[in-house]
Amino acid sequence: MKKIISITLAVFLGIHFVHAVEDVRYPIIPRPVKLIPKVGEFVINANTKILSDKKTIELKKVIDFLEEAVTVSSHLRLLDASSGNTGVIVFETDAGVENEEGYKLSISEQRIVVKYKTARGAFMAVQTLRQLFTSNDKVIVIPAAEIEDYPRFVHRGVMLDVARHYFPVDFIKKYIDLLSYYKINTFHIHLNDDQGWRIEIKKYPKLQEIGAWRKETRVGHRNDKPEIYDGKRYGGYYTQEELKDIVAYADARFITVVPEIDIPGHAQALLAAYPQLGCQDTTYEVSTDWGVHKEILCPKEETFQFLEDVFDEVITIFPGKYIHIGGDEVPKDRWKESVFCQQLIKQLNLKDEHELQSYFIRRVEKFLNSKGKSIIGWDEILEGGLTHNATVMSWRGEKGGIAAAKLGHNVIMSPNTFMYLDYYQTTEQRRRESVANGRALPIDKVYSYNPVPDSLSTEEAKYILGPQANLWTEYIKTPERVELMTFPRACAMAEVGWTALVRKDYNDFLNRLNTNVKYLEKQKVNFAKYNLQQ
Ligand code: TNX
Repeated sequence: MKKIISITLAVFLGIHFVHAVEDVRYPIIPRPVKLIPKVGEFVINANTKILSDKKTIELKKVIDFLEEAVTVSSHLRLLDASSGNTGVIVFETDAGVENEEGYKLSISEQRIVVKYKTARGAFMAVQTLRQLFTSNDKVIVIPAAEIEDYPRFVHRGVMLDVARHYFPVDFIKKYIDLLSYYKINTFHIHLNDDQGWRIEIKKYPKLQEIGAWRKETRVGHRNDKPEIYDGKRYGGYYTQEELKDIVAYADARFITVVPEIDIPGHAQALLAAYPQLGCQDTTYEVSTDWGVHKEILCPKEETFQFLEDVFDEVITIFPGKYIHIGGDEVPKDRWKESVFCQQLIKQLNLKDEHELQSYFIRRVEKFLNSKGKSIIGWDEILEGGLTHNATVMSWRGEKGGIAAAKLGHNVIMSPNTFMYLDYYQTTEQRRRESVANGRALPIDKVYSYNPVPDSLSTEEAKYILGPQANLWTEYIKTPERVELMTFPRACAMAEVGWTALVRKDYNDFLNRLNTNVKYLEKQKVNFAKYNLQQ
């Protein structure tokens, strides 16, 4: 009996010990699939060399990134080598690694070996290594371990709304850098809305000359009566060169940038520039208020021609497979009032305005498909029927995502109930602060999310590409506030998207986070301290 108790105790303490070791020595977020702690450490010093079996451009990106990270942390320069057994960081392809983003990492006192299938996986290994760095001016110390790792989902995204408020290019780069630190692989940039158009389109310069500027901005709490406006002209846009620079910066971090041009709703800024694309014979101004707006695009041939020209320019900037075409919150008032729309509905033999919306989306989708692109749309694109290759981004809870997966559509899960970073972080913050959206969405709730709903069969679940957290910026004006609302909740989202369910454990996550945020401190990130040890 005594023996059984002591064995049980030893096993318990053993597990506990391994856990504690993992938290402090290996504060990796998202948590790897398998990590075996080892005694000892690898030390990067002035003699450390890099060795790689392939000299592809993609792998060179990974090695450049590692070299830069080492120099930034310690002023050291890694040397290139063609052979060597000790004091080396070795990159080698390995048939045993199956996942494109997977890797195996063997860290011993003599060497580090990174095994990978594609350069993406090698990059993920480098991000893991960086999270293990303890450095000073002369050396970087990395604790020994055997790690095997790959993501649960192919899509792990964050969306930033740059339409309601504009954020400078340098900040967008810092943001992308932070996302990639947590192995997030998609940056979705919401480029237009009722309150602003933010992407330079050369063929239609009024978009940036008129659509990018609003005369003032609604401030204060959304329930304030009377409404308060700040009386200050506000705006800005990204030139195509700047956006290409952002895409290249993201690409060096294996992040795909998904541009969103939100149509046919959320179009008031577009209409302010080109009022002829609306259904009414009127003019518009770029909106100064938040909420859902009635001013939407009219499904005229002229509108489709305009959009094709716009997307022709968009796709020269963003080389990724996906273009997000929005599709959310499209009030049908203007289409109901329009003689043209009613005739079109009859002529096309459509049932109603919902089917007209789906006609609108399909036309744009067909065009983009002809250019080799696939579309993503908010879950409203399901209303009125979908073509087969659209990906649905489920935001009004999970309903849309579940319906889409059952219909055989790819789905990205970003339900507002778990993934909306514009919501308050605690009920206390909600009480104390006057301006944020929605209810409280604390980090433990973000962490608890499972992107695969129980109601899906194993077959249907295959359509779930992964989770995404969204940051809408009606009430977020500054980079500091973007950081506060994003971190560390995006770290929780990253673990939701990467870590196998059996390896998820909230307390363990929090313990790792407490050490991991030292990096955020070093980067001067204004992350939220709720739930962290002070
Ligand atoms: C809904 S999510 C919207 C946005 C708002 C957000 C505020 C979605 C597709 N549309 O336009 O900014 O709520 O939480």
